[in-house]
Amino acid sequence: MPRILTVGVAQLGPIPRSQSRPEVVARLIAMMEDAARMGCDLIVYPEAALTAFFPHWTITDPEELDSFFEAAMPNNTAQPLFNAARRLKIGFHLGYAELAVEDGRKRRFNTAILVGKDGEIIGKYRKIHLPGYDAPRPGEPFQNLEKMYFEVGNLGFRVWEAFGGRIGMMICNDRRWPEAYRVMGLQGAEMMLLGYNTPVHNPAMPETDDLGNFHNHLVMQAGAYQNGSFVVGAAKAGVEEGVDQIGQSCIIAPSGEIITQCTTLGDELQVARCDLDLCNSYKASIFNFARHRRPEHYGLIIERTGSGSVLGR
Ligand code: ING
Repeated sequence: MPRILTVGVAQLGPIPRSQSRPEVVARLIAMMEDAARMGCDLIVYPEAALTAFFPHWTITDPEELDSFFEAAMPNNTAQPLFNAARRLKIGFHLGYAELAVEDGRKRRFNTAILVGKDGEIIGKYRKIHLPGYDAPRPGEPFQNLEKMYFEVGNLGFRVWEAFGGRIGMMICNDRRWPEAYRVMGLQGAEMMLLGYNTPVHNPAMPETDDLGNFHNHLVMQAGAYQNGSFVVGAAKAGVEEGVDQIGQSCIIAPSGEIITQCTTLGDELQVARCDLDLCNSYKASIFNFARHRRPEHYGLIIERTGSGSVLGR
């Protein structure tokens, strides 16, 4: 009996700062209802799916900053989404800014949750690879202040038994680092879910601006193939508060092939029937870690090439 998981990738267009959370949640529920009509078991929303991506601008007032965070999940504004999930019997992935009190102090994380068809939270991930800077950079067209607004995630990369398979999560910049996929690949991940807010223009590397879409798919397709896993990437796309963000949300097979992708820069749902058993042959043959992967020898190779400095870095 094939383990078919029907997944909807729910790309979001811009969320204006002026748009209230109830208005945003209404957009999310509309897409969830479409996904349910199309037979989805799971819908994947982007990173920071409840608000505009506020790390793109400088916020100095702590109260204003806190206004972009969720102090509980679910909470009053998100509860209708959880209720819809229960009513429609569809699970979801949601990215949001998390305000937590841990070890007796306020802590802020860029967070994602996996929620089951019963509307209950299965797992949580907090973003580890925070790009950008911890202080505003004067003169730039927009900021990336994730290092200023968020702490590095403290939950690691985990995989949960859910939806008939092994599901993992990462967030945005994590997808550019092979370790994120490999740590979940070593746990047998069969589907990795992620959301992203990726500007077309990278002030730190403008020479790559025309490669944004290419690099976006490159890293997810490679991560999928090299770990024998599906990857689902959901964008917050379009011009949001003056920042032009890429779209091309997609669902990628363990072969590395793109099964489906979005072609607009707005709210767009694309659906794929994912046979999780397609992961098996990749994990059992070409990427059988136990048989072929030799981390104990990697250092030896680096030393032989005289690039000892790499070891020390
Ligand atoms: N955003 C971006 C990302 O990794 C970035 C940061 C922008 C990297 C442009 C490279 C080019 O997709 C987040 N939120 O991590």
